[in-house]
Amino acid sequence: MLTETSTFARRDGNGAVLCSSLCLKKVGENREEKEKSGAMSFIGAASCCHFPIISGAVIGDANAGTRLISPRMSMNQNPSQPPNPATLLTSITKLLWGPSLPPGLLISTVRTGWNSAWNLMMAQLAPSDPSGNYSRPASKFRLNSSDTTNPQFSRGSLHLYVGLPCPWAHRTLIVRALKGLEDAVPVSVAASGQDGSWEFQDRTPSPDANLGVLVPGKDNANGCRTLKEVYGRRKGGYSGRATVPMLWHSERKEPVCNESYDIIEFFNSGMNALARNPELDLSPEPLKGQIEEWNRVIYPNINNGVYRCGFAQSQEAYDRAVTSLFATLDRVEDHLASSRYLCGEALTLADVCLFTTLIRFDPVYNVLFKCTKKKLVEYPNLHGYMREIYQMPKVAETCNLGAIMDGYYKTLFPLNPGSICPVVPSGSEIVNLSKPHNRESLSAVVCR
Ligand SMILES: N[C@@H](CCC(=O)N[C@@H](CS)C(=O)NCC(=O)O)C(=O)O
Repeated sequence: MLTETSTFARRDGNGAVLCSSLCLKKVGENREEKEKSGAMSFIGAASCCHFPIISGAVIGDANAGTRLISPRMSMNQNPSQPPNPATLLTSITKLLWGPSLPPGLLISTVRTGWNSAWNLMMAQLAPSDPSGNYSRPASKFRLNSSDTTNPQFSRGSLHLYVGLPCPWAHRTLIVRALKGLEDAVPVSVAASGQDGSWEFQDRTPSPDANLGVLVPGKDNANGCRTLKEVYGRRKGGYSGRATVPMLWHSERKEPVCNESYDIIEFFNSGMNALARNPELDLSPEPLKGQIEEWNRVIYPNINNGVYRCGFAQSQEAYDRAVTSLFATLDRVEDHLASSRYLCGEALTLADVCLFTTLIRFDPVYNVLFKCTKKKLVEYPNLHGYMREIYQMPKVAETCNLGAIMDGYYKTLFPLNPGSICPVVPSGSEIVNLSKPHNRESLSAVVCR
């Protein structure tokens, strides 16, 4: 019996081509031995332009002796386990081309395949306008102004669904915490699954196990496995995007709203009868105009601006997005040099919306979305402002940096196919969020 492992493609005496990853085994006439070798169990025929390769099959002239070829890197060492797709692909690639595929051909083949797959995924997951600018799909379930001013929801009738990586869902968690609505509006925290959809765990870990920081858990309202299932329980079903945040009506069994800004306005002013801090107003009448103005600047250029950088599908679209992102950050940095918050002395909904993008900036957007001109830590006023909000009671518990990084790097597949989580830039580590912010001094100056 001859067993050979070869690192180069070669031809055997009968003209069969044996490739690098193949193991040639000369088995005698003994039928029993052939069967024991499992030769017939893996049969896959493949061909490339120059030569036919039969992998793991019996080849050659039956009268002249039989050769068995099986991949050296077995796809299925343990028959009870499914083949690992990466190993399978490597084996097929080696069978087809061996190490002799010219690098230029390899690169252009993979580039064409990858670009086509990427364009297909991006067209469906991150729709863009004809110039390649990312355009965020509109939310389907909206609250109107009469919902936000006329509370019509009793305690226990509403349930909030969130995912921790999501900056839009994060807004709702912060306002819920600041207003003291945790008992009035219970929450279920989903995690992003490998296919990019939101899914629940089998149990909800105790908050103490994570120093009070929110972690993914089970669906406490409907007992579903996925958020899609929850949306689907609506009368008439649902086939659209199952996004977070989503406010669910437990009695009517339907989504009330899946637009974050509507939800935070509603939590701020529509649920005071059930809030522990009804006196806190994050959108006071005299500041409404300023809040709206800041939102008009911050939403397209910063909140959605980072996504416009990351999901840009042309160089021009990226250039536009990154230029307006950093011009706006520069402008806000200047403003915060003399103003404690965006609208002066009081924290407002506009600050909450800015905060959830800032806290993700250095760990995620800077690297993954190519927001690389500067790191947030290089903006002293913005960084101090972010630290102050992070240090407000109950805000840190809504910020799970590990879940944020996992969510973006491990499941935003089209942007990070390798799922490698990078190290955060020096100075942006979580411990630095607790450093003194010294923002009180700005109030002192104004008050004097
Ligand atoms: N405009 C919405 C955006 C919500 C949104 O895009 N959520 C993302 C997570 S960051 C999501 O759930 N995506 C899942 C999907 O599109 O299937 C809001 O502000 O609430």
